[in-house]
Formats: sequence, structure tokens, C-alpha cells
Amino acid sequence: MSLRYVARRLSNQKILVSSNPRNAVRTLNVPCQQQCRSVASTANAERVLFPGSLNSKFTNTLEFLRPATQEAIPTFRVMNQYGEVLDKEMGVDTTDEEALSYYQSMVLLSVMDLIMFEAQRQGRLSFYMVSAGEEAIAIGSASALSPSDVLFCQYRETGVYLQRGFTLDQFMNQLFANKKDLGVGRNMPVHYGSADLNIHTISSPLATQIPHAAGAAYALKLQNMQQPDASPRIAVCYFGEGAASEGDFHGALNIAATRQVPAIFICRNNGFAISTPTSDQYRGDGIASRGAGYGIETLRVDGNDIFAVRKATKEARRIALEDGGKPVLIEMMAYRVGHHSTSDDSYAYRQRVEVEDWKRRDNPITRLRKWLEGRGIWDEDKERKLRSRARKEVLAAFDKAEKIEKPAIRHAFEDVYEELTEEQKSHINELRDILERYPNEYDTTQYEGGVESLARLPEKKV
Ligand SMILES: Cc1ncc(C[n+]2csc(CCOP(=O)(O)OP(=O)(O)O)c2C)c(N)n1
Repeated sequence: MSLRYVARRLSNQKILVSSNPRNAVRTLNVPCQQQCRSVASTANAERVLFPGSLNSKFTNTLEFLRPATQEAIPTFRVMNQYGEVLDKEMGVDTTDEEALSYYQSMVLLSVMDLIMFEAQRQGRLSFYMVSAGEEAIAIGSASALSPSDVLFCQYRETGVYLQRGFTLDQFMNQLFANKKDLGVGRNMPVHYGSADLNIHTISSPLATQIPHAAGAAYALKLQNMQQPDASPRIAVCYFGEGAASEGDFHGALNIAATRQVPAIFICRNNGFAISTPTSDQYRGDGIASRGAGYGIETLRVDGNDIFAVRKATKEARRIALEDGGKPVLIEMMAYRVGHHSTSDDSYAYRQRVEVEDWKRRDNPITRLRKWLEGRGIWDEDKERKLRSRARKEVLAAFDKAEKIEKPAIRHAFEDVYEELTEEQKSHINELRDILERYPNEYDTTQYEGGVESLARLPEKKV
């Protein structure tokens, strides 16, 4: 990056330019309570000039902040649960064709979820997670991003992958861990990843993706400056409100704010972290209230309203690229209609009637369907055909993937280090010994190359 370029770019933003590259991207674009003043304090000052909060007014009133007495942060929406647009002037910035395509994707996602959930119950795959009730968050937000943006998901974002172009074959290959799986069978089902689509691979330990996203956004900030002619990119991070209880969430948002990185943090607040309801997770006003604490621009959105999700994400992306970079937090509200995963029976900790009530009262798919019907571009016949086609497509990909051979066993050891370590070589030899000793216990014929993929390796004693 030429320093002259940095100086030009940054001078527009009142940014300190220094020959020290560490200072080159330090902006003075800071919130008013943080703006630096040269004087520490004067006798008649009306505001405190402490370095930790530079713009705080003195007051003689002894008044604690009492969050419980304050109005909850509002929830942005464009249409109500009857599919009616509320603010005609603001309207819907989505064409009929786009709305139809998002609707088809949401239905395809829910059909795939139903089939794969049942397939797990039949013992045909080991695990699955549905997105029921959260389809609009995934499809809507992904539709408002650039394909070059770098994404970090939690696990309930199958719709994000679908919207980015992950194919049914790719989903099925990963779910069945066959040799065509992009992760060559190393992960449990639903842990998709795609370098081509700029989506980092899902990882089970909660919230680890949040600091990764903050770090990637910092790298993108520098890259955006170095490549002024390329379209600027942002990092986008998805997580549940339960993951926001992890320390990683706080560290990530704080570093994203202090470094002013181009990132959108999308929290899916679905009311539960497995069996723990939000009332046991936090006392404040959801996750949105935490954004202000970190000095991050924040919005709460009705996650059942795909138009609101799209508008919010588009605007968040615009803000994220302002002044060279700015993190944004969006809390998307949508009740988790399904069980947490195939390992969960949610009726053990919530009333069935509560779930049924949410399904009936509000659902992102039926809401969009009502809007499409209201425009005269959807009807029962089209719905039946769409569902039947979706079912056929999913089952065709399912059948194909289930029959494909499993990946070679040696993949379990590769790509951890550039070369196999001595310890790994001894693990490979040991595994081969066990597999050969107990052929009735371990059927290796379904894996590419069978036991032979574990070629005996000379070991150096260490
Ligand atoms: C560090 C860590 N702790 C616990 C778990 C077990 N766990 C898996 S999912 C989950 C709940 C997460 O809830 P939330 O973030 O709200 O996402 P949701 O499942 O509701 O979409 C928990 C506790 C884990 N995977 N990682």
C-alpha cells in the first residue's frame, strides 16, 4: 500500500497519517464521547474530560441508569404477519422476480430440512439441524450481500449457503460424508464450508467464528485500502443469542469497534440456546442493547419479515464500508420453531402449544407467500408444484450422495500440518494394525482404497 495513497484516502476522513504503518489506519472518526481533547479539565467545565469517557456532562442529579424502566429497543419491519406492507412510502425494494426466487429457496430449504430430519430418524445419517422459522434471516441477509464478502456461520445458516449457490449435491455429499464432500468427511453433518463461495467452514465450539470474523474484517479493511480499484469487501458473522454469552462475542465486538472494521454481526435471536430460554441467558434488552455498549451501530429486526431483513442488511453493508470501515450489529428476532437438532426433544422444556402457536401466528414462509398472493403472482397450484419439484430434487441428490463411496481413511490425518508428523505416522500405522486385526468390527471396504489408503509409513523414533 503506498503511503501517499493512504494519506489521500485518510485525509478525507480526518485520519492521522504517520510514517509508522501501525498508525496509518488509526482514524479520528470516533464517537463524540470518545473524542480526544487536549485539555484535561478546567474549573468551569461542564463535561468531564476523563480519558475513559471524554464527553460526559456533570450532573447534580443522583440517578442510576435503570434499564428495566426504559422502552425496549424497537423492532424494524416492513410488512406485518398478513403480508401487508406497512409503510407504503418506504415499500419493498425487491422485484417480483426476486421475491419469487427467495420464496422458492425458502420452500426448498424447509423441504430439505423435513426430509433430512426424517432421514436421521431412520438412521441414514448421524445428525441434522433444521432452520425452521429462521429461513428469512438466512436467505434474506445472504441475498443482500456481495458474493465476494467473507462469511462466517454458526450452523443454522443452511439458507445462507443455499442463497450463495451451494448445490443440493454439495449439501448431500457433506451430510453423508462421502468422498465428494468438500471437507472429505472430516466434520459432522451440517458443518459445511466452501472456499469458492467465500464461506468459512462451520465449527462446533460456539462463538469461535466471531473473533475470526473480526480479524478477517480487519484484514479486509487493509485490503480494501490497498486495492482501491477493486470492490470493497466486508466480513459477515452469524451467531445465535446463546453464542453471544461466550467471552468470544465480547472480545470480538470490542476489537471490531476499536479497530473500526468493515463487519456485520448478525445475531439470530430465536429464544433458546438448546433448552436454555433467553430469560435464563440474560437480563438486558436482548443482544442489541450490547451493541451500544461497544459503540457499535445496531438495529433490531423482525426476522420473520424477509423484506426487513434485506433492507437492514443492505443498509448495514453500506454503513460497514463508511469511512473505511465500521462494525454493525443486527439482532434478528425469530422464534425457533424446530427442535435444536436431531439430538434434542424440545417438548421436554417447552410446551407443544407454544410452538404450535408460533407456527400459526407467524412464519417467514407464510408471510412472504401472503405477500406474493396479494400481488397475484402465487396460488395453490404453483405452491403444490413447487413443493413437489423441491421434494424430487432433494431426494434425487440424497439418493446419489448416499451411494457414493466414503473418502479415503488417510484424509483423517492430512492437512493438519503441511507434512505428516512422526506422531501422525505412528497413529496411521497403529490404526492400520487395528483395522487389520478386527476386520469383522470395522468394514473398511466402503472407504476409497480400503485399508490400503493407510500406507505403511517408515517411522523415525523420536
Ligand atoms: C463452547 C461450546 N459450549 C457449548 C456447546 C453446546 N451447544 C451447542 S449449540 C448450543 C446452543 C447455542 O444456542 P444459540 O447460539 O442461541 O444458537 P441456536 O442453536 O439457538 O441457533 C450449545 C450450548 C458448544 N457447541 N460449544
